[in-house]
Amino acid sequence: MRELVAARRRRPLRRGRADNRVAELVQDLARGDKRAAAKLISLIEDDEPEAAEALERIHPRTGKAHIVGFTGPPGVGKSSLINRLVRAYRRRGKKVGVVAVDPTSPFTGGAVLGDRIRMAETGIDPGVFIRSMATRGHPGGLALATFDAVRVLDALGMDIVFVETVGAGQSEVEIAKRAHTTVVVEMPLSGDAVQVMKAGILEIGDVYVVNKVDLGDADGLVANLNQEIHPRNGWTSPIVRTSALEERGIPDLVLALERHRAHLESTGELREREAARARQEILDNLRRLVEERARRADRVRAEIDRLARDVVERRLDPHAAADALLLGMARRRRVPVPRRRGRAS
Ligand SMILES: Nc1nc2c(ncn2[C@@H]2O[C@H](COP(=O)(O)OP(=O)(O)OP(=O)(O)O)[C@@H](O)[C@H]2O)c(=O)[nH]1
Ligand SMILES: [Mg+2]
Repeated sequence: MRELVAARRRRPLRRGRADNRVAELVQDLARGDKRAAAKLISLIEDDEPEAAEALERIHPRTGKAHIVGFTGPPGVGKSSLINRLVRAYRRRGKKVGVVAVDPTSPFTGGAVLGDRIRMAETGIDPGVFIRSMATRGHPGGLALATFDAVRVLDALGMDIVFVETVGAGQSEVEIAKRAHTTVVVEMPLSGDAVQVMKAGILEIGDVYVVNKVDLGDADGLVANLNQEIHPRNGWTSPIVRTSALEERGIPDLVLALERHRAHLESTGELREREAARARQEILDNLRRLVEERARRADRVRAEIDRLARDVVERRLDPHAAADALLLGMARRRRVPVPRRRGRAS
Protein backbone atom coordinates (compact mmCIF):
# COMPACT_ATOMS: atom_id res chain seq x y z
CA MET A 1 0.00 0.00 0.00
CA ARG A 2 2.84 2.35 0.87
CA GLU A 3 4.26 1.62 -2.58
CA LEU A 4 0.99 2.57 -4.14
CA VAL A 5 0.81 5.88 -2.32
CA ALA A 6 4.43 6.63 -3.18
CA ALA A 7 3.79 5.78 -6.81
CA ARG A 8 0.90 8.20 -6.83
CA ARG A 9 3.01 10.95 -5.32
CA ARG A 10 5.78 10.37 -7.83
CA ARG A 11 3.40 10.45 -10.72
CA PRO A 12 4.23 13.59 -12.63
CA LEU A 13 1.28 15.82 -13.41
CA ARG A 14 0.36 15.16 -16.99
CA ARG A 15 0.96 18.25 -19.03
CA GLY A 16 -1.42 19.06 -21.78
CA ARG A 17 -4.14 21.41 -22.79
CA ALA A 18 -6.68 19.67 -20.58
CA ASP A 19 -4.48 19.98 -17.50
CA ASN A 20 -3.81 23.62 -18.10
CA ARG A 21 -7.52 24.17 -18.39
CA VAL A 22 -8.15 22.36 -15.11
CA ALA A 23 -5.31 24.21 -13.37
CA GLU A 24 -6.69 27.51 -14.60
CA LEU A 25 -10.20 26.63 -13.50
CA VAL A 26 -9.00 25.74 -10.02
CA GLN A 27 -7.01 28.97 -9.79
CA ASP A 28 -10.11 30.92 -10.81
CA LEU A 29 -12.13 28.94 -8.27
CA ALA A 30 -9.74 29.88 -5.49
CA ARG A 31 -10.19 33.52 -6.48
CA GLY A 32 -13.91 33.15 -5.88
CA ASP A 33 -15.04 32.77 -9.50
CA LYS A 34 -18.51 31.21 -9.50
CA ARG A 35 -18.38 30.33 -13.19
CA ALA A 36 -15.28 28.23 -12.53
CA ALA A 37 -17.14 26.52 -9.69
CA ALA A 38 -20.07 25.70 -11.96
CA LYS A 39 -17.75 24.29 -14.63
CA LEU A 40 -15.81 22.20 -12.14
CA ILE A 41 -18.97 20.74 -10.60
CA SER A 42 -20.17 19.84 -14.10
CA LEU A 43 -16.86 18.12 -14.85
CA ILE A 44 -17.24 16.09 -11.69
CA GLU A 45 -20.94 15.41 -12.17
CA ASP A 46 -20.41 14.20 -15.73
CA ASP A 47 -17.43 12.14 -14.61
CA GLU A 48 -15.19 13.73 -17.25
CA PRO A 49 -11.61 12.46 -17.53
CA GLU A 50 -10.32 15.72 -16.01
CA ALA A 51 -12.42 15.29 -12.88
CA ALA A 52 -9.77 13.35 -10.96
CA GLU A 53 -7.16 15.98 -11.78
CA ALA A 54 -9.54 18.73 -10.72
CA LEU A 55 -10.31 17.09 -7.39
CA GLU A 56 -6.62 16.53 -6.73
CA ARG A 57 -5.98 20.24 -7.18
CA ILE A 58 -9.07 21.30 -5.24
CA HIS A 59 -8.66 19.15 -2.17
CA PRO A 60 -5.73 21.04 -0.57
CA ARG A 61 -7.79 24.22 -0.77
CA THR A 62 -10.66 22.80 1.27
CA GLY A 63 -11.36 22.34 4.96
CA LYS A 64 -12.65 25.75 5.93
CA ALA A 65 -16.38 25.50 5.30
CA HIS A 66 -18.91 24.35 7.87
CA ILE A 67 -20.92 21.65 6.11
CA VAL A 68 -24.53 21.40 7.26
CA GLY A 69 -26.83 18.64 6.00
CA PHE A 70 -30.61 19.09 5.96
CA THR A 71 -32.92 16.12 5.80
CA GLY A 72 -36.58 15.44 6.50
CA PRO A 73 -39.82 14.47 4.78
CA PRO A 74 -40.78 16.01 1.43
CA GLY A 75 -42.40 19.42 1.65
CA VAL A 76 -41.50 20.03 5.28
CA GLY A 77 -39.75 23.29 4.40
CA LYS A 78 -36.08 22.43 4.05
CA SER A 79 -35.49 24.64 0.99
CA SER A 80 -37.48 27.48 2.52
CA LEU A 81 -35.42 27.30 5.71
CA ILE A 82 -32.17 27.20 3.77
CA ASN A 83 -33.27 30.24 1.76
CA ARG A 84 -33.88 32.07 5.04
CA LEU A 85 -30.52 30.95 6.38
CA VAL A 86 -28.74 32.08 3.22
CA ARG A 87 -30.03 35.58 3.87
CA ALA A 88 -29.26 35.47 7.58
CA TYR A 89 -25.66 34.42 6.91
CA ARG A 90 -25.24 36.96 4.11
CA ARG A 91 -26.33 39.68 6.54
CA ARG A 92 -23.53 38.52 8.82
CA GLY A 93 -21.07 38.83 5.94
CA LYS A 94 -20.69 35.08 5.47
CA LYS A 95 -20.42 33.38 2.08
CA VAL A 96 -22.93 30.60 1.59
CA GLY A 97 -23.10 27.58 -0.70
CA VAL A 98 -26.05 25.25 -1.22
CA VAL A 99 -26.04 21.81 -2.80
CA ALA A 100 -29.54 20.40 -3.24
CA VAL A 101 -29.90 16.77 -4.18
CA ASP A 102 -32.70 16.50 -6.70
CA PRO A 103 -35.17 18.79 -4.96
CA THR A 104 -38.75 18.12 -5.97
CA SER A 105 -39.51 21.79 -5.60
CA PRO A 106 -37.18 24.30 -7.23
CA PHE A 107 -34.77 26.16 -5.03
CA THR A 108 -34.74 29.38 -6.85
CA GLY A 109 -37.06 30.86 -9.39
CA GLY A 110 -39.56 32.09 -6.91
CA ALA A 111 -41.80 29.08 -6.33
CA VAL A 112 -40.75 28.32 -2.80
CA LEU A 113 -41.28 31.36 -0.71
CA GLY A 114 -43.70 34.20 -0.34
CA ASP A 115 -40.66 36.35 0.24
CA ARG A 116 -38.71 35.19 -2.76
CA ILE A 117 -35.13 34.82 -3.67
CA ARG A 118 -35.07 34.86 -7.41
CA MET A 119 -32.34 33.21 -9.44
CA ALA A 120 -31.10 36.59 -10.60
CA GLU A 121 -30.78 37.84 -7.06
CA THR A 122 -28.49 35.07 -5.84
CA GLY A 123 -26.91 34.77 -9.28
CA ILE A 124 -25.21 38.16 -9.07
CA ASP A 125 -24.24 37.91 -5.39
CA PRO A 126 -20.67 36.58 -5.36
CA GLY A 127 -21.25 35.33 -1.81
CA VAL A 128 -23.97 32.82 -2.71
CA PHE A 129 -23.73 29.71 -4.85
CA ILE A 130 -26.66 27.32 -5.28
CA ARG A 131 -26.45 24.07 -7.20
CA SER A 132 -28.78 21.12 -7.71
CA MET A 133 -27.44 17.62 -8.27
CA ALA A 134 -29.25 15.00 -10.31
CA THR A 135 -29.78 11.77 -8.41
CA ARG A 136 -28.88 9.50 -11.31
CA GLY A 137 -25.68 8.49 -13.00
CA HIS A 138 -23.00 8.82 -10.35
CA PRO A 139 -20.69 5.84 -10.66
CA GLY A 140 -19.19 6.31 -7.21
CA GLY A 141 -22.52 6.88 -5.57
CA LEU A 142 -24.61 9.96 -4.99
CA ALA A 143 -23.05 10.77 -1.63
CA LEU A 144 -19.58 10.87 -3.17
CA ALA A 145 -20.67 13.13 -6.04
CA THR A 146 -22.52 15.39 -3.63
CA PHE A 147 -19.54 15.85 -1.37
CA ASP A 148 -17.24 16.41 -4.33
CA ALA A 149 -19.53 19.32 -5.22
CA VAL A 150 -19.38 20.49 -1.59
CA ARG A 151 -15.58 20.41 -1.90
CA VAL A 152 -15.73 22.73 -4.87
CA LEU A 153 -17.84 25.21 -2.88
CA ASP A 154 -15.47 24.92 0.08
CA ALA A 155 -12.54 25.79 -2.21
CA LEU A 156 -14.61 28.64 -3.68
CA GLY A 157 -14.37 30.20 -0.21
CA MET A 158 -17.84 29.56 1.14
CA ASP A 159 -17.97 29.83 4.93
CA ILE A 160 -20.94 27.52 5.22
CA VAL A 161 -22.36 24.95 2.79
CA PHE A 162 -25.89 23.57 3.15
CA VAL A 163 -26.67 20.18 1.64
CA GLU A 164 -30.35 19.43 1.19
CA THR A 165 -31.61 15.91 0.64
CA VAL A 166 -35.22 14.84 0.30
CA GLY A 167 -36.89 12.26 2.44
CA ALA A 168 -35.55 9.81 4.98
CA GLY A 169 -34.39 7.05 2.65
CA GLN A 170 -31.07 5.34 3.18
CA SER A 171 -29.12 7.39 0.62
CA GLU A 172 -30.50 10.70 1.87
CA VAL A 173 -29.59 9.84 5.44
CA GLU A 174 -26.18 8.70 4.19
CA ILE A 175 -25.60 12.11 2.65
CA ALA A 176 -26.92 14.11 5.57
CA LYS A 177 -24.88 12.30 8.17
CA ARG A 178 -21.62 12.93 6.34
CA ALA A 179 -22.01 16.63 7.05
CA HIS A 180 -20.38 18.26 10.09
CA THR A 181 -23.81 19.16 11.41
CA THR A 182 -26.99 17.27 10.52
CA VAL A 183 -30.31 19.11 10.74
CA VAL A 184 -33.49 17.01 10.80
CA VAL A 185 -36.61 18.98 9.87
CA GLU A 186 -40.12 17.96 10.88
CA MET A 187 -43.43 19.77 11.09
CA PRO A 188 -46.33 19.65 13.54
CA LEU A 189 -48.82 18.30 11.04
CA SER A 190 -46.85 15.28 9.94
CA GLY A 191 -48.67 12.88 12.27
CA ASP A 192 -46.33 9.97 11.70
CA ALA A 193 -43.28 12.16 12.20
CA VAL A 194 -42.01 10.44 15.27
CA GLN A 195 -42.49 7.07 13.64
CA VAL A 196 -40.41 8.22 10.69
CA MET A 197 -37.76 9.41 13.08
CA LYS A 198 -37.62 6.16 14.93
CA ALA A 199 -36.57 4.54 11.67
CA GLY A 200 -33.03 5.81 12.13
CA ILE A 201 -33.38 9.55 12.01
CA LEU A 202 -33.27 10.08 15.73
CA GLU A 203 -29.69 8.89 15.78
CA ILE A 204 -28.43 11.37 13.22
CA GLY A 205 -29.84 14.77 14.15
CA ASP A 206 -27.48 17.27 15.74
CA VAL A 207 -30.20 19.89 15.53
CA TYR A 208 -33.95 19.23 15.20
CA VAL A 209 -36.21 21.78 13.60
CA VAL A 210 -39.95 21.84 13.99
CA ASN A 211 -40.93 24.04 11.06
CA LYS A 212 -44.31 25.48 10.06
CA VAL A 213 -45.20 26.39 13.63
CA ASP A 214 -47.54 28.97 12.07
CA LEU A 215 -49.78 26.11 10.92
CA GLY A 216 -50.42 24.24 14.13
CA ASP A 217 -49.56 23.39 17.67
CA ALA A 218 -45.96 22.18 17.84
CA ASP A 219 -45.96 21.29 21.57
CA GLY A 220 -46.88 17.62 21.05
CA LEU A 221 -44.16 16.98 18.52
CA VAL A 222 -41.57 18.88 20.55
CA ALA A 223 -42.50 16.88 23.67
CA ASN A 224 -42.22 13.60 21.73
CA LEU A 225 -38.87 14.60 20.35
CA ASN A 226 -37.63 15.67 23.76
CA GLN A 227 -38.35 12.20 25.10
CA GLU A 228 -36.44 10.53 22.30
CA ILE A 229 -33.33 12.71 22.22
CA HIS A 230 -30.46 11.68 24.45
CA PRO A 231 -27.07 13.34 24.87
CA ARG A 232 -24.31 12.03 22.60
CA ASN A 233 -20.65 12.87 23.23
CA GLY A 234 -21.59 15.74 25.49
CA TRP A 235 -24.10 17.23 23.05
CA THR A 236 -27.85 17.28 23.49
CA SER A 237 -29.48 18.07 20.17
CA PRO A 238 -31.60 21.21 20.55
CA ILE A 239 -35.11 21.45 19.11
CA VAL A 240 -35.70 24.72 17.30
CA ARG A 241 -39.18 25.94 16.39
CA THR A 242 -39.36 27.86 13.14
CA SER A 243 -41.66 29.26 10.54
CA ALA A 244 -39.78 29.76 7.31
CA LEU A 245 -42.89 31.39 5.92
CA GLU A 246 -43.18 34.01 8.66
CA GLU A 247 -39.43 34.18 9.24
CA ARG A 248 -39.63 33.08 12.85
CA GLY A 249 -36.95 31.21 14.75
CA ILE A 250 -34.24 31.73 12.13
CA PRO A 251 -31.79 33.46 14.52
CA ASP A 252 -32.30 30.54 16.96
CA LEU A 253 -31.42 28.12 14.17
CA VAL A 254 -28.31 30.11 13.26
CA LEU A 255 -27.31 30.05 16.92
CA ALA A 256 -27.87 26.28 17.18
CA LEU A 257 -25.69 25.68 14.10
CA GLU A 258 -22.92 27.89 15.45
CA ARG A 259 -23.05 26.27 18.88
CA HIS A 260 -22.78 22.83 17.32
CA ARG A 261 -19.82 23.89 15.19
CA ALA A 262 -18.10 25.24 18.32
CA HIS A 263 -18.87 22.00 20.16
CA LEU A 264 -17.33 19.94 17.34
CA GLU A 265 -14.21 22.08 17.40
CA SER A 266 -13.73 22.17 21.15
CA THR A 267 -14.19 18.42 21.59
CA GLY A 268 -12.11 17.33 18.61
CA GLU A 269 -15.16 15.66 17.10
CA LEU A 270 -14.84 17.76 13.97
CA ARG A 271 -11.69 15.90 13.02
CA GLU A 272 -13.27 12.59 13.96
CA ARG A 273 -16.24 13.24 11.72
CA GLU A 274 -13.98 14.29 8.89
CA ALA A 275 -11.93 11.13 9.33
CA ALA A 276 -15.11 9.04 9.27
CA ARG A 277 -16.18 10.71 6.06
CA ALA A 278 -12.71 10.33 4.55
CA ARG A 279 -12.75 6.60 5.32
CA GLN A 280 -16.12 6.29 3.65
CA GLU A 281 -14.99 8.32 0.66
CA ILE A 282 -11.88 6.22 0.19
CA LEU A 283 -14.07 3.12 0.08
CA ASP A 284 -16.53 4.85 -2.29
CA ASN A 285 -13.66 5.76 -4.57
CA LEU A 286 -12.20 2.29 -4.40
CA ARG A 287 -15.51 0.84 -5.51
CA ARG A 288 -15.67 3.39 -8.26
CA LEU A 289 -12.17 2.56 -9.44
CA VAL A 290 -12.88 -1.15 -9.52
CA GLU A 291 -16.03 -0.46 -11.48
CA GLU A 292 -14.13 1.72 -13.90
CA ARG A 293 -11.54 -1.00 -14.47
CA ALA A 294 -14.27 -3.57 -14.90
CA ARG A 295 -15.52 -1.51 -17.82
CA ARG A 296 -12.16 -2.02 -19.45
CA ALA A 297 -12.11 -5.66 -18.47
CA ASP A 298 -10.22 -6.89 -21.57
CA ARG A 299 -7.00 -5.19 -20.60
CA VAL A 300 -7.31 -6.11 -16.96
CA ARG A 301 -8.06 -9.72 -17.87
CA ALA A 302 -4.94 -9.86 -20.04
CA GLU A 303 -2.91 -8.57 -17.11
CA ILE A 304 -4.44 -11.14 -14.81
CA ASP A 305 -3.58 -13.89 -17.33
CA ARG A 306 0.02 -12.73 -17.43
CA LEU A 307 0.29 -12.54 -13.65
CA ALA A 308 -1.37 -15.96 -13.34
CA ARG A 309 1.37 -17.47 -15.49
CA ASP A 310 3.94 -15.89 -13.16
CA VAL A 311 2.16 -17.41 -10.18
CA VAL A 312 2.07 -20.86 -11.81
CA GLU A 313 5.78 -20.57 -12.70
CA ARG A 314 6.45 -19.72 -9.03
CA ARG A 315 7.88 -16.33 -9.99
CA LEU A 316 5.19 -14.60 -7.91
CA ASP A 317 2.79 -15.50 -5.14
CA PRO A 318 -0.88 -14.55 -5.63
CA HIS A 319 -0.77 -11.85 -2.97
CA ALA A 320 2.12 -10.08 -4.67
CA ALA A 321 0.33 -10.52 -8.00
CA ALA A 322 -2.77 -8.78 -6.64
CA ASP A 323 -0.55 -5.99 -5.28
CA ALA A 324 1.09 -5.64 -8.68
CA LEU A 325 -2.27 -5.51 -10.42
CA LEU A 326 -3.44 -2.77 -8.08
CA LEU A 327 -0.23 -0.84 -8.61
CA GLY A 328 -0.60 -1.20 -12.37
CA MET A 329 -4.15 0.08 -12.17
CA ALA A 330 -3.06 3.04 -10.08
CA ARG A 331 -0.45 3.94 -12.68
CA ARG A 332 -2.89 3.43 -15.51
CA ARG A 333 -0.37 1.53 -17.53
CA ARG A 334 0.93 -1.97 -17.97
CA VAL A 335 1.52 -3.93 -14.83
CA PRO A 336 5.22 -3.88 -13.97
CA VAL A 337 6.79 -7.18 -13.03
CA PRO A 338 7.58 -6.73 -9.34
CA ARG A 339 10.72 -7.93 -7.65
CA ARG A 340 10.39 -11.31 -6.08
CA ARG A 341 9.61 -10.98 -2.41
CA GLY A 342 8.11 -12.79 0.50
CA ARG A 343 4.48 -12.56 1.41
CA ALA A 344 3.66 -9.15 2.80
CA SER A 345 2.41 -9.12 6.35
N1 LIG B 1 -47.16 27.61 6.41
C1 LIG B 1 -45.89 27.38 6.16
N2 LIG B 1 -45.51 26.91 4.96
C2 LIG B 1 -44.21 26.70 4.74
C3 LIG B 1 -43.23 26.93 5.72
N3 LIG B 1 -42.03 26.61 5.21
C4 LIG B 1 -42.25 26.17 3.97
N4 LIG B 1 -43.57 26.22 3.67
C5 LIG B 1 -44.22 25.83 2.43
O1 LIG B 1 -44.16 24.43 2.30
C6 LIG B 1 -43.97 24.07 0.93
C7 LIG B 1 -42.73 23.20 0.80
O2 LIG B 1 -41.63 23.96 1.17
P1 LIG B 1 -40.16 23.58 0.70
O3 LIG B 1 -39.25 24.55 1.33
O4 LIG B 1 -40.10 23.41 -0.77
O5 LIG B 1 -40.03 22.16 1.38
P2 LIG B 1 -38.87 21.08 1.18
O6 LIG B 1 -38.76 20.35 2.44
O7 LIG B 1 -37.67 21.73 0.64
O8 LIG B 1 -39.55 20.20 0.06
P3 LIG B 1 -38.81 19.07 -0.84
O9 LIG B 1 -37.52 19.62 -1.29
O10 LIG B 1 -39.77 18.87 -1.95
O11 LIG B 1 -38.70 17.89 0.04
C8 LIG B 1 -43.90 25.36 0.16
O12 LIG B 1 -45.15 25.64 -0.38
C9 LIG B 1 -43.51 26.37 1.20
O13 LIG B 1 -43.96 27.68 0.91
C10 LIG B 1 -43.67 27.44 6.99
O14 LIG B 1 -42.90 27.69 7.90
N5 LIG B 1 -45.01 27.65 7.14
MG1 LIG C 1 -36.54 21.29 -1.10
